[in-house]
Amino acid sequence: MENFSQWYSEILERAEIYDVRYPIKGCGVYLPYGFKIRRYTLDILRGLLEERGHEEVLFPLLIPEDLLAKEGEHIKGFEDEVFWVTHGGRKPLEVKLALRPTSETAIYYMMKLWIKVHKDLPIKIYQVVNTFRYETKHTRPLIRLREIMTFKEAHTAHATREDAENQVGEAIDIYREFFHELGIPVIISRRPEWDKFPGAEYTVAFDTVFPDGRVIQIGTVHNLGQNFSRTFDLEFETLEGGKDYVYQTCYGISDRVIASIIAIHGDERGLILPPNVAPIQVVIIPLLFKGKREIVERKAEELYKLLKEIGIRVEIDKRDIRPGRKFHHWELRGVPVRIEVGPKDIEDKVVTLYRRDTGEKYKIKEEDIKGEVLDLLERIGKNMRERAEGRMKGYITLLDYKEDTSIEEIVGRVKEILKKKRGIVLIPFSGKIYNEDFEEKVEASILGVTEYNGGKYIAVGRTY
Ligand code: A5A
Repeated sequence: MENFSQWYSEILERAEIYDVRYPIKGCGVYLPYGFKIRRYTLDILRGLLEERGHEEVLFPLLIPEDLLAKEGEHIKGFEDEVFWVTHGGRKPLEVKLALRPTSETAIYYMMKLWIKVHKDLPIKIYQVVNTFRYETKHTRPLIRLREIMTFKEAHTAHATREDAENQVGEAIDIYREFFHELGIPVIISRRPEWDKFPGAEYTVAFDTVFPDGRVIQIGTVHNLGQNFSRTFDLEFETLEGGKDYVYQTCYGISDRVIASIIAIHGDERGLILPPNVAPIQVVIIPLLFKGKREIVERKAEELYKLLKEIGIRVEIDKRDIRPGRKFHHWELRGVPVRIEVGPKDIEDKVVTLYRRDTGEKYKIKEEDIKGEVLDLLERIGKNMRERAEGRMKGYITLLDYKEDTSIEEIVGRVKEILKKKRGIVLIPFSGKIYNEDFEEKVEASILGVTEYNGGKYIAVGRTY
């Protein structure tokens, strides 16, 4: 892709996903088609969370200043990013109210009221809400927002450190599966101390690489230990009758996931949507020849009903425009499968299928339609995932060095790789380069420590 940034902006507009013209920086509007992609994506995530015992809740948007400021590290990390509500009408408020940048402080205040004894634990809740961050870096649609409109945050509380540690593992599994479902390849790494979530003991992050070679963090899992529970006095009576503070975790994803679906899979002709989040999975295009109109339309309806019956999101494009324009319209919008219905095929009792991911067109027996379409949607999802993984591999470079290689030389080589092909450089772990000084020298970010083919590596890349 020649110019990713331009391609991305154009696709949001032309495929009618998201309108950036709202008159506040970092805020935009989900259009109906984009909103549906968002909804199916969230459906997958809700399913994964609820399978593992998470329950959905909904907290207020406003957080009183004293509550937000309670945990020292947390407020230090966010104070420059908070939007404040200072007035009710014309009257100044006695206590300023923050628009939540994230909801730890709101949720943990309430957990205090809910937790008394070990029987009350664990608590595993999540919400999908909008959060606000006064981002000072360059904002980008769905990537760096000031109103993050799709903030899925999960919050858990446990009786032991071990339970919280296991919860981190479960959260990683959930996100791993979520991104697998979406065909988005990830690198999972433990963020360095200086880049962890404000108030966390440690942070595990999911990163992917966009077609411009830049790295983007698309999810994070935090072990909060007892940092918040001590401040919020989340004490409980243990099984043995003693007292302890709960151990907590939290994990979140955002609109960046939607941005990734678009960016990772799209091509020059537009979107390519994974079938499981495509608002329309199959579009039927009647090829209306003179005198054959009626039988074509009838066949289109018949196929529509058959596919609808087996739960496929299918539509017939009945507009009175040339088929070529319809093909283009649905390709741009990433519909995975197109069915063309014409008089010749009807006579031959066959159906013509076109798959968006490979551009392949082929005919099948009409009677096989149900099984074939179901199977094809599976194959498309799998192919998209494999293709994205292949591209990701191409973006990962292993850099080996000897004991006596100087830091300067490593820096030089990292910079060269990042200049030439960008992406992520993996360097065998060593304390001498695992520091902020090295980051500054290579003019990129240390994403963190990651496992790769059984080895321990430091991942480095230029981030969004
Ligand atoms: N409460 C925890 C879960 C939390 O807030 N973690 S976080 O700060 O790391 O945010 C979770 C995820 O939201 C990040 O991994 C990132 O993918 C996304 N995110 C953060 N800031 C964003 C922004 N300004 N615009 C869009 N997405 C953002």
